[in-house]
Amino acid sequence: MTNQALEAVLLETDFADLELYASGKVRDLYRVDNERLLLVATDRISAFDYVLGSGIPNKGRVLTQLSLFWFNFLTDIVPNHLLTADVARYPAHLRPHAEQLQGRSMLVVRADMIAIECVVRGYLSGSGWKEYQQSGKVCGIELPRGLRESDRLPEPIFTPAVKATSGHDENISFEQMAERAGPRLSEQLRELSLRIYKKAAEHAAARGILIADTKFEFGRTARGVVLADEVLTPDSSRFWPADRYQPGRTQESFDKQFVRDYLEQIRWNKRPPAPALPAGVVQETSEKYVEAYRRLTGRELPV
Ligand code: Q0T
Repeated sequence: MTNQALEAVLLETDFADLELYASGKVRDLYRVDNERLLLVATDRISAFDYVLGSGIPNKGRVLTQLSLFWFNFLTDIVPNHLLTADVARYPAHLRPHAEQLQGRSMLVVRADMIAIECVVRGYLSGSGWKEYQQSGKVCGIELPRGLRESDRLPEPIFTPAVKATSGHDENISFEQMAERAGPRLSEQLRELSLRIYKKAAEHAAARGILIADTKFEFGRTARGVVLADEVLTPDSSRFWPADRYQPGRTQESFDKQFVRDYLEQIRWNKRPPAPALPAGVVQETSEKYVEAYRRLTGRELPV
């Protein structure tokens, strides 16, 4: 007997009295009032670009609690959009949902979002590896010759991207970013992104997790530029187990490897509908998320 039936998995939020402001594959954002939003992380999981038919117990809480850890860890470098994650301090009209929200949500300040994905790469993977193979560059940045897939870069690089109409991200050069966001702001975001990545990646590596790359989103508020969205989670980053790191090939994913292996094994054609996962894969994956939280924070996931 397992206790899995006892774990409440949240796949869909339906706060009939709240206005949906934006939603992603995994997270939903609600309007609270003119100044504030409620960011809710569900237990949904995506792989090969689709949300799967099964939820992962604890995943939403791990994404939220990890973001909270990093916001606090990074306060010396950058202010952030967090107001509180304590449901007892949420506005009264949210209290009826307290049980669903506790641990997996954040009350945040509404910001004017800057429509650039601020990506930092410390290792050569994904679209960075693809571009490098074609041109020797990533987002216009010339890299040394002879690098292999997953190699560590001599220095972390800032590789901005924009959401293309396809929904996929399209890498752009720093100059293209500066045309859209302005040179001053672009330089500020590049500087901030690199400092954040370096501090976090050093912390993670000392705890056995390589952050190959990660994406930040920034917004403007009355108090200036703030770090928004989720930060340095397995969904916004590539986390690799350091003890399995071997350049020259695609790396295992810290969190999604069991899922990917299963989907390859059943030979899913990677078109909808996305399959559900067997209980064992769900359980192993849940444990990887909780383990990532434990390793990175040195604490147990709060109940
Ligand atoms: C945002 C104003 O799609 C997104 O999130 C899915 C849940 C990205 N996104 C963020 C915002 C935020 C934040 N975070 C904020 N503080 N203020 N907008 C909108 N979309």
